[in-house]
Order: sequence, then C-alpha cells, then structure tokens
Amino acid sequence: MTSRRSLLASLGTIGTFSLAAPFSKAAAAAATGGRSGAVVLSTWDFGAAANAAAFARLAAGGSLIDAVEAGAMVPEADPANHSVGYSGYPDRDGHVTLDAVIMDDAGGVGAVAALEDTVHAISVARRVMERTPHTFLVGEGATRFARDQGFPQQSLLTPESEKAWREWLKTAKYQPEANSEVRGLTPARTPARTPGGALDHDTIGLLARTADGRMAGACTTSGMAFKMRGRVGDSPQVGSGLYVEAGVGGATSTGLGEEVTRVAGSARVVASMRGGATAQQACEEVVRHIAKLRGDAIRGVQVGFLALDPRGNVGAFCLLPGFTYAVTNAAGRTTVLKAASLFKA
Ligand code: SD4
Repeated sequence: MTSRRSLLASLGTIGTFSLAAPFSKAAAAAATGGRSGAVVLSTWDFGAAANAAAFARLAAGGSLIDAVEAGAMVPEADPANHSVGYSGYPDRDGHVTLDAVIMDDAGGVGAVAALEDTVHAISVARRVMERTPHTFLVGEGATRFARDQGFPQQSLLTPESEKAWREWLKTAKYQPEANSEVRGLTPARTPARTPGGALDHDTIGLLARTADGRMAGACTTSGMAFKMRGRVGDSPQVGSGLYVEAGVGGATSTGLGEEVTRVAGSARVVASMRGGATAQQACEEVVRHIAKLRGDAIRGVQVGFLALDPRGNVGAFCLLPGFTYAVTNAAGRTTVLKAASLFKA
C-alpha cells in the first residue's frame, strides 16, 4: 500500500492542450495542476478529444446532456479505438456489442446493453431516457429500438478487429474466466496488454458540470474484448459505470467491469462524497475497498475511478499504474493527467 504523500507525489501531468476559450479562468486551473475548476472530465488520454467536443457543445449553449453525448460520440466513431463503438473488439462469437449509459442529476437515466449494428450507443441510450418509459433496454430489443428511432444499421466489425478476434480464437478457452479476454491476443499486442491496461483501456466515462454546479455524465464501451456472449460489464449500469447526484457530485469507472459492478463502484464514490469525502478521497476509498474485498483475485487487474464535485474538484484513483484522464477547465484548456494508483505494478 502506498502512503498518501507518495500517491500525491506520483501524480503527473502528461500534456496540456488549449481549445477555443470562451471563458477566462485558465490560470486558476493551471495553478492547481488542472485538478480543480474542471468543467469536463473523462477517462484516458483519448478523453481529451471527447472533452473538446463536450466543451464545444456547452460553449455553444448546449445542455449538459448534449455535451456528454457529443463527447462520448467521439471515441464511438473512432476506428482506432477498439473498446468503444465502431471497430470495438467483438465477443467470443464475433459479434460487436455495445453498452452505454447517460444520466443527468435530475433523475434522468437511459441505458442500453448488448446493442448491435449501431455506432452511437450513447445516442440510443439518450433516446431510451427521453422517449421511453424505461431506463434500460438490452440486446435485440435495444437494437430494434435503435432501428425504430432511425439510427443507421451498420456492421461494427472492422477487418482489424476481426483479425485480432480470429487470432484470439486460436487459443481461446470458452469458460467464464476473468481476464481471459485480454490474454492470447496477436503477439504484437500481448506484452503490454493487461485488463484495463495500455491496450485495453478505451471505454470512455465522461462527467460535465455547469458553472452553477449542475452535472451530467455518460459512459460508453464495447466492453471487454472477446467477452462471453451476453456479458454486460459495469459501464451501462447506473451506480456501477456512472452515477451523478445533484449537489453531491458524479463518478465514473473504467477497467475490469466485474470488479466495479460487484461493489456498485460509482454509486459508492458518490455516497462517500455525500458523507463528506472529497472527490479524491472517495475514489481512493472505493479502490481500497475493492482491493481488500478481492485480495489476490484482483492481482494484475486494472480498475480506475474518476469523480467530479459541483465546484469542479476532481478525484482520480486506480489499482495499477497507467490510468490517465483528461480534465478541461472553464477556459477550454485540457490537461491529461496520470492517476495515482494503489499498487505500484
Ligand atoms: C467493461 N469497464 O465492460 C468496461 C471495460 C473498460 O477500459 O472500461 N475498459 O468492463
């Protein structure tokens, strides 16, 4: 276990990007290393592009839901991203299935799981929220709803993803073994691949807030590579992959979803904040809880949480080193940071 001092020492800034700046508070955030005054916060370094889209939507007068949807749509459409939307790695049977949730702080929730043949799962989730009496549609029903709503039907499996899947099939073990989806990939990919690690970290969880502290969030993924057919992780489940509560804050997660779902991780982070913890303390608490609960079972497993409070204070913490996140302040300035981790490796 690592002391708080060394955790803070291990925080690092990876890069800073400036977007069009309709507001003017850049200096304040720069002075705090980008970890306060956040307006948009998202998982992983590729979140910077998602934040830019979300921020632009807010700056153009869009709602928080417009903003988080716009942000989530960026990796969903990116063919280089193999864990969200188009070109996501398929399940063991070769089907790309998507999970997504969108949530505001006034009780609005929409989610889909095991959605097929539709690039923008987050937009389908939004339609569930806005146009059905339900909060969650899955599988064939979700896919049919997407068609009924006019979302184009499109195969999500790209030649590159299919090749990786076929390579994996050569050694695949068809048993519900945690993390087996991240072993035995093409040789070129194998070395750096750990659950939620360098080559397996493309789920996006995104939180946004307005100046008066209202909040919304989105989370979208194709889930773990080569999962069992029907497997749903944390991402689309309210309270696991995402949770937002007015006046308290929001949280989102990434990594091996089973470990988050087990403890309703994002709801737990927000509950800690409701109880008085800072966003950072709340993220640390849930990660420590998972580690204590699971012991050796989470060796080599990555789980990461982000949290945002209504004043724009950020929390970020994970099990293993390597979890990065993107913070955009009110000036539209985005900083990519490394989260502190509980374990060193
Ligand atoms: C899942 N949490 O389906 C997602 C995967 C993920 O980075 O976050 N990968 O378990």
